[in-house]
Amino acid sequence: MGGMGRCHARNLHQKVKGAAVAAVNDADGARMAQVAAECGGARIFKDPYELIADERVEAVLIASPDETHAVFALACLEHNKPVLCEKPLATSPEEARRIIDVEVTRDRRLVAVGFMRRFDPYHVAIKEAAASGALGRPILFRGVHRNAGAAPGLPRHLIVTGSAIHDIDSARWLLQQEVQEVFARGLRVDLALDEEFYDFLLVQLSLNGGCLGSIEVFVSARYGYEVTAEIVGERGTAITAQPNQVILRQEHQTTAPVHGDWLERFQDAYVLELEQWVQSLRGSPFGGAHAWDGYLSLLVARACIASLESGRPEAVHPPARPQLYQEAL
Ligand code: ISE
Repeated sequence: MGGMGRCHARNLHQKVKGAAVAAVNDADGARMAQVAAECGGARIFKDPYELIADERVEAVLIASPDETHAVFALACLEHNKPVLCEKPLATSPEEARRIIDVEVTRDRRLVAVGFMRRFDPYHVAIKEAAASGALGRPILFRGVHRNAGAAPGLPRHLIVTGSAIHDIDSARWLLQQEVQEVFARGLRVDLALDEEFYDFLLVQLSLNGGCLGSIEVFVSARYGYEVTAEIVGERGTAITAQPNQVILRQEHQTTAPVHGDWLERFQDAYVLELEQWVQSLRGSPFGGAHAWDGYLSLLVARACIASLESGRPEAVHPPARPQLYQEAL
């Protein structure tokens, strides 16, 4: 469950009408007990598969380590349970494809993916500005994504699969186009990190509707956490502002605070995402990302990793979209 799972559990318990945290599982027993207590005495399951199978559990939120996402999502599908799975949906596109295949065979979408920026009011506002035609034809998606710091011992390409995957989803979703080629470059800025680790990433994208994209991710930026998305159009641009800022002018200086991490920055988005997901369990539409988006983002992430390795642009070959996901992007 980790910090992300705890945040979701708290939000579900405290902020989302119509939701109750029925059960929790975490590899860390102390944290599991603490979260269960915080959530009004939720049941504790030492075995995640038992939790998934339990008939009192109506839907499952997966916020476990990345390498377990796909197996847990598949287990939920076996029990016909709706899932909200944190990103990445899987650790490879092949694993994600297995989820797609099960959903397509059953002709039912049960898996949502936690690309919470799709619920961030600032991201929604720039998407609406572009969709209204006010910017003219869109030309470029520009994403800037900073984390305060990374720790040694992390997987070599985590900057792609754990961080840039959000910006990949933003580019697809904001422009409503698929990525068809990527060119990625990486650096290690913080020399205390593993030699093979990239903590700085620059990706150029080209998309199938003629747009270009640029994604900059820096996960040891030190000063704080920041995400900016911009759509450049032929007649104007729309850029997300940093929310909840107070600008202070004092002693010949102007200062503004910066968020510490994504839990702070995207708290409203997490709650809005959960609210809509919970309502979707009662039949309303879910406007967030589906398994298809999880799968496509992993195909683009795979191409970014290939490009980092080859030093060349790499093509992405998005497969034909099954009928089940026709309106998803
Ligand atoms: C983290 O795991 C997240 O999902 C955040 O949203 C992202 O901004 C950050 O870079 C990741 O490390």
